[in-house]
Amino acid sequence: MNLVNGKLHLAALAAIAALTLPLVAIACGGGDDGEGTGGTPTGGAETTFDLAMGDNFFELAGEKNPTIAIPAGEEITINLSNGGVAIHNMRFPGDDNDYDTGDDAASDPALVTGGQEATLAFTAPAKAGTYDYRCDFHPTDMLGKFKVE
Ligand SMILES: [Cu+2]
Repeated sequence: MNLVNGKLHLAALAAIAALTLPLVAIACGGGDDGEGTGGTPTGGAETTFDLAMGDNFFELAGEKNPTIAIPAGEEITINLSNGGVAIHNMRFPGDDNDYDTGDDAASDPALVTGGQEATLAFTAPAKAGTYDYRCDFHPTDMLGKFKVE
């Protein structure tokens, strides 16, 4: 009887460990700047970036118009801060990588005035590859790539 109980107890511990370890791994894989993930324990993981906007460029950790690596299928939140004086925004063209189609994601608010903050939230494509992003107001100056991996 005791042996059976012991085995069940071990099995329960193993199950808890199996459930907990991936969560810890995901939590550690997230922020590169100490920014929290916001905590969504149910469902998919979440990745957050703080992206600055200037006149006329995006900037992440000192790199202008950076290529941003994002995990396939994850919820992506980009916190935008317009440090310039011009109006900017950020648009992700969606899984089809074509702008101005139904699956685009745009920043909220859609017009980010100087000194204002905004958020761009979307689900990363399930398919690995290179996808675009841009500012609709400066599409030849403010643009870059997401590398979905
Ligand atoms: Cu712009």
